[in-house]
Amino acid sequence: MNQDQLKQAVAQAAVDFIHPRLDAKSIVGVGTGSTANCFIDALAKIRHDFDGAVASSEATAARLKSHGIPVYDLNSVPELEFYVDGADEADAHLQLVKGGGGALTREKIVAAVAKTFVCIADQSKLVERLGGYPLPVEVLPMARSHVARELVKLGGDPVYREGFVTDNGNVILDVHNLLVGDAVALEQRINNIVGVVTNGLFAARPADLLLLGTAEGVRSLQ
Ligand code: ABF
Repeated sequence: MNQDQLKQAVAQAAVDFIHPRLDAKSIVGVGTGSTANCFIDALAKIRHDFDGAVASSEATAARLKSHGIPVYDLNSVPELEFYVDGADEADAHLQLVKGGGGALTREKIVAAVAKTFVCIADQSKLVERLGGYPLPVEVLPMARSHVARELVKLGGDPVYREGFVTDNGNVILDVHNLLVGDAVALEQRINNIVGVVTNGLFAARPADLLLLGTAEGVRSLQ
């Protein structure tokens, strides 16, 4: 199976996992990226079995609406049973690096609200140790240089994501060569840098279930 087929397999597995647990009032939290797009396309097939969705990006909102799935403001939703999203890296503890698609802040917000965070990824995303993928950090524009200097002090090599503005009007630094030891501590340390909005470590709130697409089929890791 090629990578697209693996993404489609895990997307369908996520729909199969949540479907029996949905009712007519259910709102589903939906992530961003190519794997999340496969999930949206699969979710559309059961759109009459739940109420609607909360999107983690404008791009995801548009794709949901194109399928006729109502999109709700998170503030109008009392609770979310599920959040389904991809990742750039995942480790055995289901701690993640996310944000390659630039939607990390809204992704982290929706994940925080959801009772169950289902991560969907192809086998290439499972790593022994996080940090091989440059860690995205969303930053208030005026603080970009200050945050970059502080990230260098942490041992990273921050690179400004030229020409990219997040849905929230901020910019992104992609931090290369950052060794992730204690992911929870590093997530908090980066969050404490003045000017940082969010960083792509999902460690304090890891995924609850990882559906991993492999050549042998979809593996469930918890
Ligand atoms: C999104 O999923 C981002 O946080 C992450 O970068 C992306 C992975 O994208 P893809 O599924 O296209 O590999 O949630």
